[in-house]
Amino acid sequence: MLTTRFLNDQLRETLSKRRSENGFELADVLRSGTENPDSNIGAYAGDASCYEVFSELFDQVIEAYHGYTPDQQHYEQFEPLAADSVGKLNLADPRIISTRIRVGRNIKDYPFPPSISHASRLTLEAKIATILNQLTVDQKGRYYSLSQMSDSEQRELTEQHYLFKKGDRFLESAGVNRDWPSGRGIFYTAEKKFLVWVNEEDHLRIISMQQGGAIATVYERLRQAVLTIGAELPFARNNRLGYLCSCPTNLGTAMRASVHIKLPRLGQSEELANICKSLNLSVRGIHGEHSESKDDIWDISNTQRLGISEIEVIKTLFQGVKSLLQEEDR
Ligand code: ADP
Ligand code: CIR
Repeated sequence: MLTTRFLNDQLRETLSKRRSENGFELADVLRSGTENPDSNIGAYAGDASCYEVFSELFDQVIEAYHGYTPDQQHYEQFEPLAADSVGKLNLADPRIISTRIRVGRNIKDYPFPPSISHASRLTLEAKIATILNQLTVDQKGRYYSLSQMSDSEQRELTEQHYLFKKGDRFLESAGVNRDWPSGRGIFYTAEKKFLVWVNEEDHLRIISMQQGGAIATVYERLRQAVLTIGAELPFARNNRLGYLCSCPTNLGTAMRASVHIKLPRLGQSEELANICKSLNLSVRGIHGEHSESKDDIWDISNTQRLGISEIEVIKTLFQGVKSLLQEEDR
């Protein structure tokens, strides 16, 4: 676990005297890792100020995960793709089942899900739902509060990879499941290619997805959606760490670009994890983080999100997927 690697007695003592703007203490930051010793990281931020208040810890975790040092500046390049790279980035291999790109966003001045109060979460949900329900044309859809959805509706959407489930034990310990399911929900368009999760691990997870390997198409849809939503809501961000998220692995672009890909041969061996690591990619199971693979299908995505631009994120995925498919054939 990265937190225990970096937290010596002296640093623990120094940081335990501090409080974030919303009253988050070191013990709160560390709770998920303390209660789940098999955590990879083990820390969550309760609000934007945590990354400054506990910077001596977070900066080391961030450097180990993203390879990003405290003197670096994050740069944003969430721009349209050059016309000549669009066709190239749309992969057509039948082994690529689907493509999904999401960004996490939190709303400026609101505590993050690990520490937001029930009342503020409800206020935020109403504010976000109003904005989402007013979107038009390609972004036209409807917001559904979890409290108003039946269990079977929720289960069906989750099985189809559209909806989040109640947070696992890592998120439970982080405080993200408090008052579940109140104040959470999902927005989606008729085709379910543009979706927004509200008040899951971050206030917003803005998602673009579709069947097949059209990475460029999925990216451009997401870009437009983030622009539209960003014009209505101020996001928590700073120049050094980019967009600020509950989990330090999501800082920066807060972008996870993934494919569901069928790898019957590579998936049988330990090699898949090693090859992905060398390509700066992460491997997850078919139902996301901390889930298993099924029918040889894996979720492959960029590991680094900070100190890399949005365009570089999707190029990392594109190059990585091509290399994986070559390796599978070999
Ligand atoms: P996040 O993407 O927010 O980090 P998860 O890893 O929990 O969260 O994944 C969320 C959901 O998205 C899961 O149901 C997962 O199966 C689905 N998902 C992720 N990538 C893809 C993809 N390329 N195609 C279809 N569904 C996907
Ligand atoms: C952990 O520390 O393992 C969990 N809190 C999840 C961290 C983010 N995900 C990841 O590294 N794959």
